[in-house]
Amino acid sequence: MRQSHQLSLVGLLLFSLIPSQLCEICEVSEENYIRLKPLLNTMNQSKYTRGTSSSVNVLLSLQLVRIQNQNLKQKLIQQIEYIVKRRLSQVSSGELALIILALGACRNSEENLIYDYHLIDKLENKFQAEIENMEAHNGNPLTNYYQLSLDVLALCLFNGNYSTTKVVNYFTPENKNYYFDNQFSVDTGAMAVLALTCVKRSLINGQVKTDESNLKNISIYIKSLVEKILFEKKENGLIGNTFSTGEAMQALFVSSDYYHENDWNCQQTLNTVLTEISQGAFSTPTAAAQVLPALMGKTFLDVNKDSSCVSAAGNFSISTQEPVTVTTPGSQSSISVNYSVRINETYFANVIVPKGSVFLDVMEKAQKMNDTIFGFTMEKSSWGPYITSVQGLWASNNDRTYWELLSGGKPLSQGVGSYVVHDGENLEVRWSKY
Ligand code: CBY
Repeated sequence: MRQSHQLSLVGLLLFSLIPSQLCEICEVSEENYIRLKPLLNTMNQSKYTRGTSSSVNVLLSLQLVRIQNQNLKQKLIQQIEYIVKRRLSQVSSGELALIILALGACRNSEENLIYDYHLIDKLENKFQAEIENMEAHNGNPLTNYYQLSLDVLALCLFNGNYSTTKVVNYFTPENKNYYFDNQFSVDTGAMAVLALTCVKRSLINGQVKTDESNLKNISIYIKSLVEKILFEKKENGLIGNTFSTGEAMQALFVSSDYYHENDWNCQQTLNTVLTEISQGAFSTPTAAAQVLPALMGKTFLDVNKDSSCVSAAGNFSISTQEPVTVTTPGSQSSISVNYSVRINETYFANVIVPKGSVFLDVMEKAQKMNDTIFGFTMEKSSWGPYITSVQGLWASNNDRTYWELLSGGKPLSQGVGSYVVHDGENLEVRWSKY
């Protein structure tokens, strides 16, 4: 009796000595769930017209946090099914990876779509095409490292084939693809930490075999990326900017063995994000979807945890109240902004738009004024419209060129479809390299 007592004490002691455990998570407490409502409203009220990629982000997010809203989920799954059936060849590698994560996030019937449509094989091919493009174009992938990380993550979680040695070769923290214009991309680094952690875990479990040196390198990479992420922590607790913080939190949750407790005050970050939510910062479905899992203590590594999607948090329902209109009814006042296109020369225009207009409205107005100088094209992305060309000059991933958005000479942290312009502002689209 006495001995067994001693044994359990020893067990307890050993348990408490296990290295700081695998995950260190802080999350919104149940009494604060109400503060997440704006995120759910945004996701619930979006239109999700045929084939929009934001539906994928939203489904993944809802599945991860186990929210019961069958109507919305059914609608999203239909959208995704349409993408899978009709336009899979046009989908990028990372979008396909997200589709797999969203469909496979819990044990439900939609998981079958992954296998019926051979999505894992197709992802292997798209990942291979990314690597081939890097080999042919000076290390530049077809898309970017955020998407390559999603690819590795989905292949790792769903037992697809990938070469650990290639992952080790391509994901060194010094790789230029982690940086845009010399600035470390927190979103990209965070997604890479999630992917590398998955790979590391499957090596440790023995699910995948490899040399000892690969495992060691992966640990070194995770440590270095975590340092870079923490280096981007701001005074108020945000990491990178408002939109990268949720993903940075996920990366830090799964990598708590690699930093000291005092290096990150999770609660402060959480509180600042909650404040930002109340100020309407996450007003697009993708922004809302990307931040939600972390706030509820979930990470992309929780996908495929063999559980069904019956929830603990099911009790917070999504209201269907009408969206709050930003512009006050009847306010037809106009504002005037300066708009310029900069290539080598700068082309100016003064543009009058209704109050509450977004950057895109300004570009459209300028285009109407002079199509040769201000003509542009765009494509849809999950974050809204992305500008692909101005004056017939096209952005290129192979050349790492893009059209950068600025206000008063400073880069914006929102796209043309969401940035609301102000009277007297100096807006610019600039031909840039990243
Ligand atoms: N997602 C992707 O493939 C995008 C990955 C991402 C790292 C992404 C940010 C992060 C995320 N969570 O999705 C990303 N942006 C990339 C890779 C890029 C590059 C795109 C080209 C390529 N190689 O794939 C590039 C050119 C460097 C880039 N982003 C440009 C821009 C500007 C777009 C301007 C335009 N031409 O329309 C812009 C507006 C920055 C600027 N000042 O010019 C920009 N990005 C922004 C603001 C953002 C954030 C959007 C935030 C918001 N609320 O709208 C972003 C979340 C994101 C999308 N970019 Co990029 C980063 C942030 O601020 N935290 C996977 C796919 C499946 O969905």
